[in-house]
Formats: sequence, C-alpha cells, structure tokens
Amino acid sequence: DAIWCSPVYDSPNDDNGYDIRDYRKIMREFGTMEDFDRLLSEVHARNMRLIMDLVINHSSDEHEWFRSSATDPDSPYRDFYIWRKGKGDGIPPNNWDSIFSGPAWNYYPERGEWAMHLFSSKQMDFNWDNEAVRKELFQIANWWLEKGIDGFRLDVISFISKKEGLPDGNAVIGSLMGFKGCEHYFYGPHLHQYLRELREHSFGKFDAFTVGECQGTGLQMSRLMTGDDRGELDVVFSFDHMDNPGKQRFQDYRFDLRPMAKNLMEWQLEYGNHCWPTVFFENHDHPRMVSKIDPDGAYRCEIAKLLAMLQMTLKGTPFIYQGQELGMTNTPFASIDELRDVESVNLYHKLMDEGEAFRTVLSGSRDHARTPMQWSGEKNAGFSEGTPWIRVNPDYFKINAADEENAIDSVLHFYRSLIALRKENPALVYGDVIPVTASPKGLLCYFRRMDGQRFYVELNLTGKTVQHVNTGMRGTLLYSNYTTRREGAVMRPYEANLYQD
Ligand code: ISL
Repeated sequence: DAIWCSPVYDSPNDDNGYDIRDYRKIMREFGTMEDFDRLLSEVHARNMRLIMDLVINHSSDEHEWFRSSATDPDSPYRDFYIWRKGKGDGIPPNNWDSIFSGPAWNYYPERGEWAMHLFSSKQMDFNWDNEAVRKELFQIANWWLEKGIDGFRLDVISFISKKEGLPDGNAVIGSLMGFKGCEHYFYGPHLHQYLRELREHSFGKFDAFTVGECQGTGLQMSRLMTGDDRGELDVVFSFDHMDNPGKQRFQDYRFDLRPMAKNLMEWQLEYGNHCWPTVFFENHDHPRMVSKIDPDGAYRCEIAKLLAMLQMTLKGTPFIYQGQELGMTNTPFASIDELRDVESVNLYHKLMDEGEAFRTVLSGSRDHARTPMQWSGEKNAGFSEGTPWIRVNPDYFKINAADEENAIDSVLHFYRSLIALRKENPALVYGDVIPVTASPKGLLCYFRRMDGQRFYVELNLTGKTVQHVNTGMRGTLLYSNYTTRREGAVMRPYEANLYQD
C-alpha cells in the first residue's frame, strides 16, 4: 500500500538517476511533471502512499550549483561542495577512495582545486557544514512535501557529515571495506544534528515518513537515529544481513540464510520498543536473493516463498523490491558490454589486469536487480515494444507476472495471501517475537503473540532435511511452501510453515 520510487528527477544518468541535475524537474525519459502529478493523485485515490528518493549527500556535477561553484569565483554557491587544495604534483587532498573505484576526488583546473565525490566522478558531495547548503536542501524536500508526497527514502544519509580536516583513511580499514576513508564519514560528527535539523525544518512539519539508507551504522547507532524520542529518522535500512559475515557482494559465494536469520533476530529482540525495524532482502543495489542462495534454481520457488513468509511474519516494515514477488532471478549477462551500472563498469576496468574481472563483477553486479520487470511471456517480457535500455532476463518465459497471476500456487499469490493475513492480524505486526531457542541447527522457529492470539513460524534455512522441532503447538497449518504433507519428523529443504493456534 505504499510505493518507493527510485530517483525520477532530471539527471544525466551517470548512476541511474542518483546523480541529480535538477531536483524540481522530472527526468525526460520518464515523462513530465504532469505525469508525476497524475501518478501521485492516482496513488492517493487508491488509498496508497508515495515515497520519493531524496538524494542529498551529493548532486550531479551538471547541477547548476556545481557548475557555478567550479567556474565563478563570485558564485554564491562557491562553498556548496567539498573543495580543497591538493598535495601538489597531482596528488589529491587525502587518500580517500571512491566507493565506485578510483580516488574520491576530481581536479578542476578552472578553480585550481579538487572536489570530493564519494560515489562516481559525476556525483559531487555537498558541503553539509555550510548552513546555506542545508537550507537549500530543506527547501527541496519541502517543495516535494508540499506537493503532497508522503515521505522520503534518504539516500546514503548517514554519510552526510565528514570528519573535520578530512584526515587520511586507515589502510587496514580501507582494505577490509574495499575503500579508504569511510571511518571518517560512515557516522560523522554532526550526523545527529543534521538529521534533527532535517526533521525540524522539513519532515516534521508534514508528518512525513522517513527511511534512511544507513550503510554500516549497525544496531546501536541505528537506535540513536530512530529512537522515537530522538527527533531524527523513523526507520533505517541496515545492510549487515545482506552478505554473510566475512563476505562481500563481489564475491562468488553461496549465500547462507542462517547468519542472516541470526542478524534479523538480533534486531527483532534488541532494537527495543522505541525503535521500529525495516525488513527487506532485496533492493536495486543487490543481486536477486533467490540466486544468491541457490544459483542453480532447484529450489527457487520454495526459497522465494520462505523469504515471503519470513518477511511477512517479522516485526517491522516490510519492503518488497520489484520482481521479488515473482521470484525473479539473476541474469546471465554474457560480457561487460551488457552491463550498464557505473559501479560494475568501473570495477571491471579496475580489475582488468587481475583476470577473472567479469566473473567477479557478475557475482555482485547491481544490474541483476535492474533488468526489465517481467510482466508477461510476450516480447521483452511485456516491458516495452522498443529496445530496452538493458538486457531482459531470458527466463521471462517461465517467470512473469501474467503466469504467476494464473497459477494458484505461485510465489505472487503466496505474497498476496501473507500480506492479507498480516493486515488482518495485528499480532503479526505488533505482537511479541518469541524465538524457540531449542531449535536444531538450521531451523529458525518463532512465535508471534498478542492478546491471546498466537502464530508459529518454522523455517528450514538450509538445502538439507533437518529434524523438526516439537514445541507442543497443535495449531492449524495456514501456509506452507510445500503442497504435499511431509512424512515423519523432518523439515524438507527450505521448508517454511506458518501455524495459528
Ligand atoms: O557502501 C557501499 C559499498 O559497499 C554501498 O552499498 C553504498 O552504501 C550504496 O551503494 C549506496 O547506495 C545508494 O547511493 C548510491 C546509489 O548508486 C545507490 O543506487 C543508492 O541506493 C549513490 O547515490
């Protein structure tokens, strides 16, 4: 009942719209402001909400503020971005790396200085320490809120405050994380102050919903950003569960659901009653979860449904990424020419001489999640009559919305049923989460309980059979991802069952 749109603002599209040239204009490829206004009113007419992506850690280098700050010594925007002198001999002001490969700095001869970009070389970081910048950004947010949108997803909002003096990043942290400098902005000195100002001057005045993208802040720091008495954000996206411990996205490994479940349970139990979690397994920055877990796809439907059950029976706000509800998979891109994402392309060129570059890029590429939505088995998956901007996943013949709609036991219908059940039963939203601590290894079992109502969820997180746990619960089986009854006391691979007392 709510939609989050990734950026649809005017942009040269160096990073799929996350590089904004004009915050008050719609990207030509997507239509006009009239189209947007119609979208908003049709969404509201259906009693739904619309959340926009607010990308205010950086803007495009084609934004007029940046152009003016680079070229005009008298510009009122001179200090809107992070400009510094270099160390001489073409050496940038510090050793920070861009998250999208290469140094985090561009040199501008017209100004004789370097400007910082934590992301691509066309995404220039704003100088949040300048109050005039903050005021302009609050006005942008308010302009959209006055239009009547319902809230924002705040892009890399935890990166907005950088440590004074911009000191060099530690080499060990840099090699662990893949980019140097991050300890100086993952949780910067003025972050809380800036979030409070945002709320005070913008979101709070409109009672708007906010979800902050907060890479690397972990449970405790996220509590400080979302506590209901803190006046900062409503909820955050935390990413610690999205890769297995010790692994990172660009590694070719089979994702194990067990550590993810452990992490989710920590948040369920320790985040506290003054904070509210989000629950998500996919977004536009991550490969498809079913493929991470089971690259061969033997258990694709079972896993897709297990994820649906987990997501719809945990405490928190669930976010479903487009295509997740069909069990969409990774795409077998054949070469680098088929990839579009700036992060993938830059990484490929960086790795070139290390061999295996394409394989590495393919394991983590964000393009897996960005292929056209699979509406039907028609040409281009029913997405477009024209040539899509990126390759269509060839499996659209067997995985598409039209077929899922017609098949009674599809992943899509499973999501629908569970969403309906959750809406009808506050115990699934607000109820206590009570894990069964004696569950055998490989199982995740928990109760949701409120006002005499009780649900029980049992999930086999592995591809092997596991001994079933007897909790004495004699409830009715409401949903299962297996249609046949099991024999004996074992849980089949990735089996997921939901019972009610
Ligand atoms: O820190 C990271 C690398 O491990 C990234 O996951 C980073 O947090 C993430 O890429 C930030 O994502 C958001 O901002 C980017 C944009 O490309 C993404 O699409 C967006 O979700 C820059 O605006």
